[in-house]
Amino acid sequence: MNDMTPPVAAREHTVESFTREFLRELNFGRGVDLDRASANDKYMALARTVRHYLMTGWLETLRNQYRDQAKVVAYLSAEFLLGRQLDNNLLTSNLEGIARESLDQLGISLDDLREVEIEPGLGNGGLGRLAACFIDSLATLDVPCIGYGIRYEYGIFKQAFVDGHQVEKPDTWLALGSPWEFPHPENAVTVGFGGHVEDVTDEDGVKRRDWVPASVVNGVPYNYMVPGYGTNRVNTLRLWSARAPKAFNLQVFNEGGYEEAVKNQTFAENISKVLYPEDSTPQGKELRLQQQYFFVACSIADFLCNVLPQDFDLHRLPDRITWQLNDTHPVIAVPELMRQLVDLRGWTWEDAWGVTQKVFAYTCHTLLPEALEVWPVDLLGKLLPRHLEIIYRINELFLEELRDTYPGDELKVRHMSIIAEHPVRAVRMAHLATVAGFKVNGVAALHSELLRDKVLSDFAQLWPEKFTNVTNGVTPRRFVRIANPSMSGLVTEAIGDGWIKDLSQLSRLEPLAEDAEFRRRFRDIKAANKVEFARVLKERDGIEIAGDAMVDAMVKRLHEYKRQTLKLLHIVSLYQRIGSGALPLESVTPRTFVFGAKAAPGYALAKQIIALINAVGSTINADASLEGRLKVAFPANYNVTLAEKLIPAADLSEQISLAGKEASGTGNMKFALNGALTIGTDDGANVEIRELVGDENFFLFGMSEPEVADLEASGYSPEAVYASDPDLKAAIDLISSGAFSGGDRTLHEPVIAALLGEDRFMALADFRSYVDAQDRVEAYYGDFEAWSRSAILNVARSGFFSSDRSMVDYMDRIWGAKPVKQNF
Ligand code: OAK
Repeated sequence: MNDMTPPVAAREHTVESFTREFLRELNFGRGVDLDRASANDKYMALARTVRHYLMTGWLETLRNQYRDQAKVVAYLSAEFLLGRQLDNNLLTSNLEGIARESLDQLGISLDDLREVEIEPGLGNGGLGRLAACFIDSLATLDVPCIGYGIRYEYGIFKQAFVDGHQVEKPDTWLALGSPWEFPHPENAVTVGFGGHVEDVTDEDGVKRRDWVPASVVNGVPYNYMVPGYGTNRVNTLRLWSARAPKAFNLQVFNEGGYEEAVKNQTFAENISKVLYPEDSTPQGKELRLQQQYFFVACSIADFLCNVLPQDFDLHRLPDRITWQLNDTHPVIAVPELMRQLVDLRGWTWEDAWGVTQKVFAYTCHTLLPEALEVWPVDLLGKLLPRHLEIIYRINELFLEELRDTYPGDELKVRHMSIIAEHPVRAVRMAHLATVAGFKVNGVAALHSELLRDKVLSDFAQLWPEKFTNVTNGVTPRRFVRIANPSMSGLVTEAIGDGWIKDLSQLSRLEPLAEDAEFRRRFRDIKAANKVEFARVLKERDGIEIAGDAMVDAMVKRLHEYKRQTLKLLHIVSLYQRIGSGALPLESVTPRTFVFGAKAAPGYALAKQIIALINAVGSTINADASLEGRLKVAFPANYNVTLAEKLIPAADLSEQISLAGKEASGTGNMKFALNGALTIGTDDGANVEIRELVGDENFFLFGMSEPEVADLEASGYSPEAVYASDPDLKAAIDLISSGAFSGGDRTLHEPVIAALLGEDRFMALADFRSYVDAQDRVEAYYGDFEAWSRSAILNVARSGFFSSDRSMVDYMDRIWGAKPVKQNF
């Protein structure tokens, strides 16, 4: 890179200039004129116009990266759940007003074009969305960062309901083109798979191991801009797409062997074809391991060979990079870096391990034992024979160290080993990450404590200084400023717009909670957001809800531990009590229960729970005797785009996992920041939310984590709870009676059997406490001044949950990276 090259001229921020660029894109980029342009043409031209405005910042950021050689954070993540790009890029390029006015003048509605964008759903849920928030914050904080991941051709499946049952359809997010990406096939990286390992001797007599892969795949980088807010920095997200290195075999094709001819191509391209729709339960599938290795091998090679200067001394690698491992999915990067250094560069094992141990840090995102990835050695050895050797060697040396530290304690050694022996010999990826990483962090205070004291306690005893916490956060740009423009306007009017970059400033709203006029305006905005949400639901899903009922939202992946069933039991219980006359209808607050949840396609019980929610919803929604007071809305295919409409409209946020199971949660933060009150257990980040917003502004219920542990130890009987609580019994009996399945008593039996049988996540044990808390919600909601005060205090006291703050914590506690200001 020549430092003398002048930077590309910045685009002029005027309506005229914008219009010129837009029309040029339409004419020259799309080959259409304005009269003939489709909505997609206009959206594409708009996106490309916005791109131009960000380009100066992007090129300058890259140029500075070469010049400054500052420390870079490489965020390695199998998922980036980005959501729509247009709004965020309009905001960060400071074009919102200009674009609207320009398009208005051309007779085009910006809001209509927004709706054209199909969001890139390259993630399952919390973990993937967190990665997207983090890269947004790093750019905003001026921290050099590269996000590395996979450009899945199909993202998280599109969910539809057929007779209330989930059906999965492919997510064709690329079908109409993808204006935000920059493919660079000329920078493709080659990655090997399979084959065997040989002993070879170099010309200078040095012996080394040489991996001879059976097949190779090319990784083509697709770059995406990651613009910061209020800065010129535009970082890069680099997603890899798999391609066959050779075109198909024309000879075989001409001889009629069509399938055979494209075999290699199919093998290669399958690797980045589709996102595994699993959340918190790993898929032990070969293709999944191929994906993991594919993207980390591409990313490491890219960083070492393309990002670093040619003459860079890799012994100094720890000064230039931290590879942050987003859960265990990228952990195969550890043996890959060792291979790069030892096999390909002839380093000694000790030198290579010394560097490797200083560049990786590991974030764990779960507490469920079944979510901890393990790869059978047969599979790993077949796909990555040299990596398995390296893992064995790492383990051997680690076990030696353990035996020195704990002489005679073979049980401990076996527990801590990177290799599990049962039920099959397998690599424990979390152990590998913990041994190799210089830091291990959980994602909320309670989670980090439980990691330290339970899940990885042996490691924490051995290396206490390795363990730390960084509580998650969410980006205030997308989830407040963009999603909730009216509330943002009110907040800015009150305290200025500094909060968008420094969310702790929201605390200055506190006194306004006592201001009746401010409360009224805050309420009016919530009411208008509800009307808007109702409009979206009608248009998107054909679902009609009252514009003025309480919006009670439970949106998250469908998982037993999150306890959608507990929410359902509450709804059924209300319905049952109203029906039996125990609860007078007039006393019930009109409420819309909103669910959003995808179930992993192979998770049968989760799918049955979805069917039950839909069945209960249909019955309640059709029951005229309720006079529309209770409504269940379960729009299919909940995604980031819908979240941005629902969250600003919500009154009540349901965060009701069994204590000790939800690592953090991030939806909980988004709701609080938009003035919803939480009904929640003492779990994950709920603990910190409650501490900050105050007990009186939070509806706590349920057992604490130690109480859960005690109950588990003393023997939990869901049957006994069922028998002893008449409301619970009546609700369950109503479901069992076939009241929601046209009299069919078998349809929902598996859900009931799971609850009455094992009830692994103790929904029944927390039912009474939950229903009591819901009664408190009802009473409090009736006092609308008190409720508004609490809602405002939730906003004012939730500034801590900005992902900007999370990033500062990562910098201080883990990365040692520093912001680098862009000077232009
Ligand atoms: C997904 C796959 C494997 C392990 C964990 C996950 C995951 O999505 N975990 C979620 O991560 C979020 C971000 O840290 C947390 O807020 C959620 O509590 C956690 O379930």
